[in-house]
Amino acid sequence: FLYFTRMRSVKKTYISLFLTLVHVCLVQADYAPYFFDNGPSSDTGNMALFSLSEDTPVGTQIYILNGTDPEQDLVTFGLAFEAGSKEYFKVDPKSGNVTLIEELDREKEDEIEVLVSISDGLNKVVEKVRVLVTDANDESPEFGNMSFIVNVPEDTPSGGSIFKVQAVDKDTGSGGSVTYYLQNSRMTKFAIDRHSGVLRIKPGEALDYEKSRTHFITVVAKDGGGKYKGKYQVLSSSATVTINVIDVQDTPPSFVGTPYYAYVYEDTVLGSEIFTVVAHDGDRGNPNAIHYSIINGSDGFFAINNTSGSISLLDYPVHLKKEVYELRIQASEVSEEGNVVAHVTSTVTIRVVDLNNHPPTFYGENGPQSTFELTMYEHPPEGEILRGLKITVNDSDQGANAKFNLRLVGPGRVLRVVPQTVLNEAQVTIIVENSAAIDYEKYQSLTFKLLAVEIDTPEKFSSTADIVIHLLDTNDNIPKFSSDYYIARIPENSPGGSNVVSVTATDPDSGLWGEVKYSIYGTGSDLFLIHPTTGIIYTQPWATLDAEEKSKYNFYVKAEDTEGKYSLAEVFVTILDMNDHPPEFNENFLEKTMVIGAPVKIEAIDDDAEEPNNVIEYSITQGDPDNIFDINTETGEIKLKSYIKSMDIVQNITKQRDCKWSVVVQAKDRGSPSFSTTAVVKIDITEATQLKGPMAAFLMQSRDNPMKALGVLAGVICVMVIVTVLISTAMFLRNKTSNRITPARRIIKKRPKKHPLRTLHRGWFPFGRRGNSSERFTVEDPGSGDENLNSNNNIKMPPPPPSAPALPPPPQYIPRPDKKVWTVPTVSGSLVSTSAKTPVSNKDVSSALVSELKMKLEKKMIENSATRY
Ligand SMILES: *[C@@H]1O[C@H](CO)[C@@H](O)[C@H](O)[C@H]1NC(C)=O
Ligand SMILES: *[C@@H]1O[C@H](CO)[C@@H](O)[C@H](O)[C@H]1NC(C)=O
Ligand SMILES: *[C@@H]1O[C@H](CO)[C@@H](O)[C@H](O)[C@H]1NC(C)=O
Ligand SMILES: *[C@@H]1O[C@H](CO)[C@@H](O)[C@H](O)[C@H]1NC(C)=O
Ligand SMILES: *[C@@H]1O[C@H](CO)[C@@H](O)[C@H](O)[C@H]1NC(C)=O
Ligand SMILES: *[C@@H]1O[C@H](CO)[C@@H](O)[C@H](O)[C@H]1NC(C)=O
Ligand SMILES: CC(=O)N[C@H]1CO[C@H](CO)[C@@H](O)[C@@H]1O
Ligand SMILES: CC(=O)N[C@H]1CO[C@H](CO)[C@@H](O)[C@@H]1O
Repeated sequence: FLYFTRMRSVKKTYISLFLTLVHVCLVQADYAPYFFDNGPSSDTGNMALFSLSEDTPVGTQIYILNGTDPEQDLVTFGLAFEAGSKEYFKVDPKSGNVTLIEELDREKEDEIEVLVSISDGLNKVVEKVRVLVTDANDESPEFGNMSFIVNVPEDTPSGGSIFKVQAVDKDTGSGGSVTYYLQNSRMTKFAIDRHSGVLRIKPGEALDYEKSRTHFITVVAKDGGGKYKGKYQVLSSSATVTINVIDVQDTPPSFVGTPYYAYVYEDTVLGSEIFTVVAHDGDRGNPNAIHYSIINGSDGFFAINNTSGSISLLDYPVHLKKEVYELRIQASEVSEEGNVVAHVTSTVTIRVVDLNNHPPTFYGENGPQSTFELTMYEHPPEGEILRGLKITVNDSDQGANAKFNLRLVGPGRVLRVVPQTVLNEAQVTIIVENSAAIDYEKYQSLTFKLLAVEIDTPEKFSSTADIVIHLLDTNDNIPKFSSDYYIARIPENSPGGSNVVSVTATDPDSGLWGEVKYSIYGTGSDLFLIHPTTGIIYTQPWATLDAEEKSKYNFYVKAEDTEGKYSLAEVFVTILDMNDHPPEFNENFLEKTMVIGAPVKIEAIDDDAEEPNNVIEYSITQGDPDNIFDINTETGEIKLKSYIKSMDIVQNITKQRDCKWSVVVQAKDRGSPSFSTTAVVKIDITEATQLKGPMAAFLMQSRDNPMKALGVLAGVICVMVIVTVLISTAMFLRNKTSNRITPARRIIKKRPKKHPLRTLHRGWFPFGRRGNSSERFTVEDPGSGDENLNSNNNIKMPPPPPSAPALPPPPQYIPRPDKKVWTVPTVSGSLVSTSAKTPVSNKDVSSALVSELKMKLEKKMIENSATRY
């Protein structure tokens, strides 16, 4: 059947072909095929109102054309497109299957016009249908071809909108809707409206050109999402917006490089630039012009260029009086309209630098001067200003360059200069510091160098001036003796007018003030005269000097200048003893009885004052009948020669046996020339037996043993002393009980008598209370009173009014009270020979003390001489 039907269909085809050809060739004798219309939602039919998603892949079978032929002829299908348009589909002619052969894009063509045809071989029916292309989310949002550079003034208020971004998504529906976001939205100062795309400054944020001039923000545009090739997808795109912050006038200008220091040198040229200040507008984005000016402080010496800011000098540097100028300068911002918008001030410190090119210079009254002279009297008071010197000193430099020291070079510490340190200029004052050194007698003119030396400069410029001071003399010196005392010796018996000594005093003053006149004063001066100009001291014409009468004189000599200024010296004159007295025996004829073994003594006295003129040598010149005697040449003791031990020998010598001798003794002094005297001594020699008693025996014994004799003698003296002590003690006790004046009291009473002596000595020793030692000294050695006077003179005190110096108290002779005690005849007071003559007329206040001490002295001497035997 199948075969049959095929055969039939083949037959039919042939038949229909045939019929069609007939139909065509002959006339239309056939019905036209037609499409089934299965509605828009069907995928079979004539493709009318067929819609297709744009994301349909190529090659997909999308539709089946479906039609039929009334004659039931086989139909074939065809697809055609308008000329020039793209062919998206192809169709299988038999089955009518339509396949997509070209990519669809709704955004380019959302409707495809297709000519579909159906044919039964004879008739062909063509229909024009539109295939709708439906959307898929295949497009991302697109930011328009726009500039994303925005200029925003920095003073835009926060929250203000600054820009609007817009992105377009060509899709439809959700896939075509766009929302906006900012990347890193938290980090920026900006915010965007999701829907409108309006960009704003976040509330609370502000732009600052000075901090950040550009901001970059990334805006993301997102679509609402949609299907694409079966999947849901959201597309987005981003764009970067550059926000330029535009500067606005909100910052004043500022000076660059402050603080400013400038210098003007002494050789800076007039009008030259000394410094340039620079100020910038704080608003760098849109700077205004800066206009410079000086507010104050220039004193008219400086100017500033109002555009360049350079400061120039308007005057010569010499005229700049100040060392430092503080210029207040102002920089003003001038807007384009010419208004001053803002200004700032600063200070330029201009230091005038002095080139140290002037040394200090001394000026007198008439300009620079290097020698200053002054005439004045010597010894001006200390502290006096030498007003005659009018000196100024100045240094025309400035500041440290004009600082210098003043020094006075010359004899040290005589004058002082004030001030010692000078700045610029000073009046120089010279002050007397040491009056004594300004002495006409030492220098008739003084020369000093006044020195000015810069202190702090490397050059140390200096200058000097001579100061010459001519001195005038004043009577400032008193005559001065060559010595404080003069000692002279003159022999006694010198004729009147003999020169004694020559004194000299000098007064260095000039003229009459230096002339010296001499005179002498004092009780000791009676015998002397002085030549008023030569200073020679000589004796009065009538004077006779006798050493035996007074051997020491002292007095003052005075040297006086014409103004009455004087000084004193002391003169000590010693009269030298001459041998002008021969020795004399007490009697010319002497009779002595000599016990054998014991000596006899004879004595002669020489009245001369001094040794050797009064020293006597004894000798025996002749003995009759024979010289059997020896004589002690010093003491005059006559002894028998040692071999004569008994009367027998004596009698053997004298034939007459009467034992009477006549001996001639010579006494000769040692003066030169020497004088001698002789005396005849009759000596009667007797036997020792004539003497009776223990003393004689003792003496006889002691001839052989002198030491024993001395011991016995000492014992006797001791016993006597003890007895004396006992007796006086007994006397004392008796007096005490009877309330009478005791010896002790008497001693106390005597004391006031000493006072005159003490006060006297105090007068002689104005500087020292020597007390007892000096008193004792005076008494013990009266001759040394002269020396005390000297010491008085040595003390540099105004001398006491001239008066005769008191002579030292003469040594006093107190007769030995106990002479009779001595039984030994050889003991004699030979010391008394000269002093016995001195009158005991000394009514000196010290006599009591003197005599007391004298007695002690005598006693001591006696004891000494006693021990010698
Ligand atoms: C868009 O961009 C192109 C190329 O960048 C440019 O030639 C054109 O002028 C731009 N159009 C607009 C409207 O900006
Ligand atoms: C300069 O101006 C300042 C501020 O006004 C003021 O204090 C100062 O005294 C002035 N100086 C002179 C020299 O005028
Ligand atoms: C600046 O100085 C010049 C010359 O001194 C003057 O002509 C000009 O007016 C000045 N400008 C201002 C803004 O003062
Ligand atoms: C100020 O300085 C400018 C720039 O140096 C110069 O051209 C001008 O002449 C100066 N003005 C005066 C008044 O000197
Ligand atoms: C220095 O002194 C001289 C004379 O007195 C005077 O002419 C001159 O002006 C002074 N110089 C100074 C810097 O004072
Ligand atoms: C006395 O002298 C005689 C004769 O000259 C002599 O012989 C005699 O010894 C002497 N007598 C004595 C005691 O010396
Ligand atoms: C192949 C195909 O789908 N043919 C269909 C064509 O249209 C008729 C009428 O609606 C249908 O009956 C066929 O099945
Ligand atoms: C020639 C051809 O491809 N025909 C096909 C047309 O579509 C139908 C239904 O999908 C298929 O069955 C045919 O084979």
